Amino acid sequence: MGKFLDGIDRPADLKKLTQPELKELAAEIRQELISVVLANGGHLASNLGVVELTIALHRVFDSPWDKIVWDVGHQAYTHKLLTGRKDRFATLRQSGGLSGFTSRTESEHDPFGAGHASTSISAALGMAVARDLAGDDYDVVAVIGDGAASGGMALEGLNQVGHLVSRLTVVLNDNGMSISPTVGALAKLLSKVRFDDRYSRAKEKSKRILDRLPLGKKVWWAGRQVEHGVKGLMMPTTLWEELGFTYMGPVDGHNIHELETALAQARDYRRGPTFVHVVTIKGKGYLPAEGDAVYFHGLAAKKAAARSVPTYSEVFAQTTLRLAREESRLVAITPAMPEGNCLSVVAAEFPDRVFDVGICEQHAVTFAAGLATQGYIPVVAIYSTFLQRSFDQIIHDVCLQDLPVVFAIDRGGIVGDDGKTHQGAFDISYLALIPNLIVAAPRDENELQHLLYTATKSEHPMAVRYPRSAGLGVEMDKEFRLMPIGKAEVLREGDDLAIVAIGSMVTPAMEAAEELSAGGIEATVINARFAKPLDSELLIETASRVKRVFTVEENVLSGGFGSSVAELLQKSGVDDVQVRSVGLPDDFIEHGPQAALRSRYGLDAEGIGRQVLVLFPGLRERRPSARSVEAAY
Ligand SMILES: Cc1ncc(C[n+]2csc(CCOP(=O)(O)OP(=O)(O)O)c2C)c(N)n1
Repeated sequence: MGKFLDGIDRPADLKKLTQPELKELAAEIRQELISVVLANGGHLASNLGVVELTIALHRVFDSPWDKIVWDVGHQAYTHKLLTGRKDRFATLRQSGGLSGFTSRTESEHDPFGAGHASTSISAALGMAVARDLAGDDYDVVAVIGDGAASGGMALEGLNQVGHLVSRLTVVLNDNGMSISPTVGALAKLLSKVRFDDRYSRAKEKSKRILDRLPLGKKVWWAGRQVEHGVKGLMMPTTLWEELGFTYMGPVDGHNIHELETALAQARDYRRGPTFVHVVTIKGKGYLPAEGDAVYFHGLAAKKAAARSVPTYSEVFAQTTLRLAREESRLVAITPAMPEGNCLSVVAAEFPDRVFDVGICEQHAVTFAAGLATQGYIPVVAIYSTFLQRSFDQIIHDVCLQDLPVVFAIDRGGIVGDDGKTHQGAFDISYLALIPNLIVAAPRDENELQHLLYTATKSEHPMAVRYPRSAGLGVEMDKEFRLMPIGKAEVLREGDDLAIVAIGSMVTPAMEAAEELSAGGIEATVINARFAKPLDSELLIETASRVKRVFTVEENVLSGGFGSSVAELLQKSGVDDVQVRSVGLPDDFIEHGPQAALRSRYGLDAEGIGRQVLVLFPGLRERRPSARSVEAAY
C-alpha cells in the first residue's frame, strides 16, 4: 500500500510521523482510494477532499475514546484506512466486505453509523450531553459537509448546541459542493467567506500572530477574537458566533499543520462549542475528480458491458421534460439529487421550474404542498430511502389536505452497493397506509411514463415508485395514456394459482410462470400496477376462482403489498383461499450486487418459481411433473 500507510494500524501510529512524512502518507492514501474506488465504485471525490483533514483529526483527537462522528459517512474511507481497516479496504462495498459508510458494527472507531445526511450534529450533541451527565471527559467532534449542513436536522442540532452551550466541536468541511454545487442562502454565506480576500488577509495575519504564541495563549487569543467580535465585524462569520459557537477558520483543509493547529485550539477550548471551518477541494489530488467533482462524487462499480437501454431515472426525466413542455403549471423539486434522478435535464430547459432545495426532503414535500394549494402541479423526485425523512410531511401536509402532489420515487427496492442505509425497502409499506394517497409501481419504463402522466392529471396525491436500474428495453408508446386508477392487468391466465406481482417483480413473475407451465402448473399472472387502491374486483374474482394467491414485491413483507392483498381477501370474506407472499424480510439488507441480493431473497424468476412450489406443497402433489421443476431449481 505504501511505506507509511503500511505502518498505520491504529490512529496512534500517526503521531510518530513528521509533517513531511504525513504528506507522503496523504499521497499513499490517495493512491489507495483511487485504485479501490475506481474498481469497486464509491464516493471518490468526497474522500479525496478530506485526506488531510482525517489525518489531522486522528492526530489531534484520540479515537475511539474521543468520538469522531462523520456526517453521511460517505467520506470516511481515509478514516477506515487509519483505524485498523486498511487490510480489508479492497473489500469496500463488496458482499461481506466493508460498508461504504460508517457503521457501529464495523468498528469501535465509528461511534455513529450513517448513510443519510445531516445527522452528525444531533448525534454528537447526544454523546456530549451523555458525557456531561456521566461526568466523563472525552471530546466529541461532528464532521459535516456544507451540503449536509443545509439539511434541517443539522440546523436543528446547531440550535440546541448553542442553547445548551455543550462542549463539542463541529468541523465544517466546506468544498462548495453537495453532489452538485451546494444551494441555498447558507451556501452563499459560506462562499462569501471562502472567496473574500479580506478574510484571507486577516487569516494570514492571525496565523502569523498565532504561530508566535505558546499553546495556552493561542486558546486565549481565539477566545479574545470572539469576545471582541473582530471577525464578525469584517466577515459574515457572526452567524456561528451568534449561535453560540467559537468560530475558527477558515482553515486550509489541505495543510495538515494548519488543520492540527485549529483542531487543537478547538479541543482545548473548554468553555463551549467550537466551529472549525475547513475549506477543502472536492476531488483533491486526482485531476479528473477535481475537474468534475459531480461525476466523481459517487461512482458505480466497473461494469463489463456498456448500457444502451435508458434507466428508469432517465425515462422519468424525459417524461417530466415532455410534460413540462405541455403543461406550464408543472414544476419539479429535488432535494440535492438533480444528477441522480436526472432532473438536471429538465432544469437545463426550465431553470425556473426545477427547484433543488438542498438535502431537505421534509421541506421539499411541504414546499410541494404549498405549490399545489395554488394550482401548480409539483413533481417531487426523491429516492425511496430519503423519502422516509418526509413521512409526516406526506401525511400531514399533503395527504390530509388531499393535495395533488406527484411523488416520483426513485430507487424503490434493492439498490445494491450502498447497502443497509440506502435500500428502498419500505416505501410501499409506509405509503400504502396513508389515506388519499395513490401508490403505483410500473412493470417497465413504458408504464412508468404513463403512470407519471396519470399522476400529473390526478386530483389526489399519487406516488410512482420505480427501481434503480436500466429499463427493460421495451418499446415506448408515442402518446401518453391515462391509466385507470386502481386497475390491474392480467398478463396470463391459468387455473392453478394467481401470481400477483407489482413493479419490478412483474417480469420475473411472468418468467417464473412460463417455467412452471413447463412443469404442468398453470398460473394466472397479474400486474397489480397499484399498491393502493388495489383492484379489488379482479383480485377477489381471481382468488375465488384459483384459490391460491401468491404475491411478489421488492419491498418488506411487513405492511407491504402482499399484506394489503391478504387483508383485502380477508375483509371480503373470501375464506377458502391460501395467500402466500414473498418480498424482503424484516431485516436491514446488506450491501452487494443487486442481482445477487435479489437472488438471495428469492426475488428473481428462479426464486419465485421455487417459492411457489415450496409455499404451495399441494401443487406438487397434484401435478407430478412439477416435481421435476422443483428438482431443476
Ligand atoms: C437525507 C439524505 N439525502 C440525500 C443524500 C444523498 N447524498 C449523499 S452525499 C450528498 C452530498 C453531501 O454533500 P456534503 O455534505 O457537502 O459532502 P461532500 O460529498 O461534498 O464532501 C448527498 C446529497 C443522503 N445521503 N441523505
